[in-house]
Amino acid sequence: MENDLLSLIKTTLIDGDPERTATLVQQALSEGLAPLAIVEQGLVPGMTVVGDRFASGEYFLPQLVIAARCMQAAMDILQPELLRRQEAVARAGTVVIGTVKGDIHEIGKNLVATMLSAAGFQVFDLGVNVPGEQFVEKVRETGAQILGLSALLTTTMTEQREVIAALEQAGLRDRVKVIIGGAPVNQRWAESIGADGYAEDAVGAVALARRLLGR
Ligand code: B12
Repeated sequence: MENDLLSLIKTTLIDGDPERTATLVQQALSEGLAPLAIVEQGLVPGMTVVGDRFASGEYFLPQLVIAARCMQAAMDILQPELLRRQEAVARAGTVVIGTVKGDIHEIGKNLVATMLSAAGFQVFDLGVNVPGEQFVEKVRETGAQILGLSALLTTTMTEQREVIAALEQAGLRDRVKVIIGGAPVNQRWAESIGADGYAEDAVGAVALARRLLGR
């Protein structure tokens, strides 16, 4: 039964029906499904299908836009739930996060920010299309121990390297751990640009942040 609901949610992203996504997500919550399971087993698989169809030329930009709206409608409902389950822990640390310059993909970055908040991190989310200098400034201002850089395009992932260079220039590189993520990046890329870590998803990002801070 539960799985039926999750696959219905997945289908609403593929069909592009934000209202139905919202209704079904609400229903899933009231049936006791965990918010994170709804994201990982319903919404993200739907988004993956949409992305694949876009890549193969079966879908065009409008379908991508409307799938993003489905995701947004779902996250409006799920985010407060994810935060409410916040583990009652002492401040885990401070994180600055954003999507790099030239890139406006925010869904995954928002999810990572939400999960880090839920795990007790204080999170400063700079949004999308964030210039390197702005990351540097915020790290300086907040004294953050972690900087998270999201990039979803092969053309913008190189910006992650630029931000690390900007941190070095500003003399801040040793004070902050840089973690990266986004569909086109991987562990090898992280190592090649001198990042401190890579995580595949939001749960992994929390584990990574904790590990880097020795928690
Ligand atoms: C939704 C979407 C959009 C939406 C974004 C809406 C929004 N408000 O965010 C819109 C329609 C705006 C869009 C636009 C474009 N898109 Co687009 N988009 C997607 C799509 C379908 C899904 C992305 C998504 O939200 N996934 C769901 C989330 C939950 O997953 P995620 O982002 O990967 O994040 C997870 C992990 O990566 C990780 N993570 C993410 N960030 C971080 C950060 C840190 C620090 C860590 C540790 C982890 C981490 O954790 C997250 C949670 O689990 C992808 C396809 C795909 N499979 O990725 C294409 C995709 C990324 N887009 C693509 C393209 C080409 C574009 C456009 C250029 C299209 C165009 N012709 O205009 C524009 C670019 C605009 C720009 N300058 O940024 C291509 C990129 C190809 C490439 N090789 O670069 C993709 C891969 C589609 C495809 N298969 O061709 N897109």
